[in-house]
Amino acid sequence: MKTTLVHEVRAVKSKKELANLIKAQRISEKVLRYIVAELYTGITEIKIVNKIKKSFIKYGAPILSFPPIVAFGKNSANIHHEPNKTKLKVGDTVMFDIGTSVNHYCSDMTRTYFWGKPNSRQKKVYLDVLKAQELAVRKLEKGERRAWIIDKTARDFIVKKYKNNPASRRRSNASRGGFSHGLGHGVGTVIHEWPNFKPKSPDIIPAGCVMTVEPGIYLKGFGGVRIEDMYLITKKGVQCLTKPPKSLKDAILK
Ligand SMILES: [Mn+2]
Repeated sequence: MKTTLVHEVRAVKSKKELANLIKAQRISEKVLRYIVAELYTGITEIKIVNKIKKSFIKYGAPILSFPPIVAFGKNSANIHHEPNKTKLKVGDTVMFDIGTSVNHYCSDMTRTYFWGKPNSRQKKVYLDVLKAQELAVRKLEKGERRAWIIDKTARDFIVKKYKNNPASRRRSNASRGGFSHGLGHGVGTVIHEWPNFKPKSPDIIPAGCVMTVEPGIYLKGFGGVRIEDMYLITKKGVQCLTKPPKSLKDAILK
């Protein structure tokens, strides 16, 4: 017999744990649908956050896995943005990153929308994020389980396209292209748990764990796009646990 570590055991979810996590996600999806319908030109980020919180209470999941992120326009370029009195304008990018918990099991989801017809740059950035996510997920589907390779697959695609964009310059090489965070993380009783999709991650992703895949492109002074879904890692592939549609067409709200 060999020893193991608690984070490795915790990563692999039982049916019951998974059911709680999925329930939390379904509630987030209801909240997302409601909140998208509540948008109007001139509403502030803070008002939307308050509506999100009320809505989670209404749907019976008041213990959030993290404070909701709502970012309009340029604010979406800041991954640490704290919602404020910024008002929604036509042409804005709108980013929601929300999650709640059911019986201590967390959910995590990001959707990015456009309030009005997006310009060509907004469209391009959106499609590039979607493509980066697709490439990483395809690797998982094919059975790749080395976390750093999954991260690299999405990151290389983004960095190649955006490394010369002055708005995306960062100090470290890996965050060039304005992709300044890991591609994803395990989700469970805490919102960020082992394992991690990161450039130098030594982690091997076990079957039975739930991972986010959340590439993003953040251009200072312009805005950002992040798309985040949760995936159950299975023996041979993956199963997407996040339902809201995410094609470019679905992302255009007005
Ligand atoms: Mn996340």
